[in-house]
Amino acid sequence: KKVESQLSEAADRDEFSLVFQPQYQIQNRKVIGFEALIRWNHNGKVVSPADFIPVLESSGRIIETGQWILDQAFQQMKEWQDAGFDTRVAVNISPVQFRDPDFYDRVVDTLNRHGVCPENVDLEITEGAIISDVTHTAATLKKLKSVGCMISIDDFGTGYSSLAYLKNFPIDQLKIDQAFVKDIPHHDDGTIASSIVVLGLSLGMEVLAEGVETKEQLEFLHMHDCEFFQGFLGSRPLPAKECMELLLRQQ
Ligand code: G
Ligand code: G
Ligand code: MN
Ligand code: NA
Repeated sequence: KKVESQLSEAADRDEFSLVFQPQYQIQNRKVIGFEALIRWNHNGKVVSPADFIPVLESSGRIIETGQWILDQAFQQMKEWQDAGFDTRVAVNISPVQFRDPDFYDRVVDTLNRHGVCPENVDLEITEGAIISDVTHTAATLKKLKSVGCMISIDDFGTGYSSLAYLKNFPIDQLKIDQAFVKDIPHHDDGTIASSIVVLGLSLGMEVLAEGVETKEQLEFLHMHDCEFFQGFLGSRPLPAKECMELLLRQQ
């Protein structure tokens, strides 16, 4: 069977799940939030979202799967919120999902239904979502900001957009792509990562480095004023239950 028809049954068969990767404040190694990442458990194997998200995007099915992701992530967030944890949850938004004319209404509806604190909702969009329709993007981001959501640019520095949008759109955080973190402190990677930190900070944004795997990378980022990180050095993506244990341990 084709992947596309297998995917169409995945939701009904409960084959999708979310894992959560901790995000840390570099200075004190405190967990400040989690990025929700989808997994597809298919025929006993875990299929990477890198392989099936594009399929969902081209069939348009990403709209409903994206809605499922928002629901699951907010439901989890509500649980942590009710347990007394003021924890941020980042959700990846596909460019196709972002361009859906109903996207803003869907987000607000999902926020309301779950009763989560919008200030702790971090919507990760990519530069690819931004370039397609600047007017629509600006209006959507402004509305999302006005209800309190936080906006992050995922994979920053890997897209084809101009930097002009950084000045005109209400962006709260830049996520340095792991490609620029990988070879720190060698080659030019350190230079690019530290330049992104300077750029973000001077525009009043938060900066988070992704894909941090070594102590040397973390020390370099800390020395260059990067405030947050995510990566295997901190933790792999975890099932929700283990996130709760992590939160309880650091209380
Ligand atoms: O989690 P992993 O490293 O396997 O993710 C691979 C790619 O899939 C990354 O680009 C990531 O942003 C994307 N991805 C993971 N989870 C989601 C999700 O819930 N929604 C969307 N749109 N993309 C996701
Ligand atoms: O595109 P996005 O940034 O959403 O992708 C996140 C992906 O990166 C997730 O699939 C996650 O599993 C992966 N990831 C997270 N931390 C690390 C890391 O330290 N090293 C590597 N190689 N991948 C990571
Ligand atoms: Mn992401
Ligand atoms: Na990224």
